[in-house]
Amino acid sequence: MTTHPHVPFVVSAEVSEALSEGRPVVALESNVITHGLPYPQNAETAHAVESAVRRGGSVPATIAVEDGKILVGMTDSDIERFATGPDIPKVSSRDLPVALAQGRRGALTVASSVVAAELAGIPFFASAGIGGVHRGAETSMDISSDLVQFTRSKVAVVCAGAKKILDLGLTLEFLETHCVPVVSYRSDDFPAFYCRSSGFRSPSRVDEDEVIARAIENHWALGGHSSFLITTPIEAEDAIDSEEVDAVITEAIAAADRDGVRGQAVTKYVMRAVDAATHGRTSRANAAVLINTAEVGGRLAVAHARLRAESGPV
Ligand code: PSU
Ligand code: MN
Repeated sequence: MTTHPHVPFVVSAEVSEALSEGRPVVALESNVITHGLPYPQNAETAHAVESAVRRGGSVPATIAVEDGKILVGMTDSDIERFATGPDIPKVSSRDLPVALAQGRRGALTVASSVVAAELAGIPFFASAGIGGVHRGAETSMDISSDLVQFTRSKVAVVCAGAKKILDLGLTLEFLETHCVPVVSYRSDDFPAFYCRSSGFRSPSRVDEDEVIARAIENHWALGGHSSFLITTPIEAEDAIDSEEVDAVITEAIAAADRDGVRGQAVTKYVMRAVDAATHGRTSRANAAVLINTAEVGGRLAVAHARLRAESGPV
């Protein structure tokens, strides 16, 4: 496997074997391990997410940085170390060069994970809720690097839409402006992380795995240099009703503002506050949606790898 000559990678044997044989691999972020859930649920969820990718038929590759290298395919002991390690910083795209140069340990967001996935030759990535345009962005200018990175990295991103705490209408506008395809798999609406619908219809719906695989390849064949978003909603039995969390989210965002929380800390602060107010209900739904998205990602990556085996990569 060829990776960038100046970026040191440690790719697990399983992942590198799968890639060299053209078998499907799904990249996964590590920020949810360190900034999403408390220990030990974070480690248990990371393993459950990896198993879900395998059930879908693909090989999981969870990504992090440590000792100046990008780990692609974290081992069980890597996951344990990150799940228990105190204060592991959140490393997004722009933090990655510095974290690598300083040899620091870091948990990758969606944005930095797709950077690493593309360099490692992994065309698929799955995460429950992407970052997006924050509510009030017209004054805070808080737009997740995840969105900007999607305009630059050729990776298929399977997700349950964007985080419910965001402005999902503006998030969809941003993706449209920047020509990032958004397809909802077997559903009509753009989902909202642990809620089944954002209230916005998706720009397109596709029900067949093969058509999604073909559309991804078409996007890149047409000269698109961006990611390709595929959404799949949380299962109905795990989902949270919008009405149940809307007021709680509004209050959590107001509390973040009152407490002077800014920048990279906002997402984690608001999500924790919502979880506390719902007595852990949202973090349970968060784990469920991560697992479901990973399984769907695992299945779609199979169709994509099959298509590439037949027609070669674009
Ligand atoms: N899940 C969480 N907390 C998080 C994230 C996910 O429970 O902080 C992350 C994801 O890694 C996503 C990032 O890429 O938040 C977006 O953060 P921001 O809005 O600061 O760009
Ligand atoms: Mn931000």
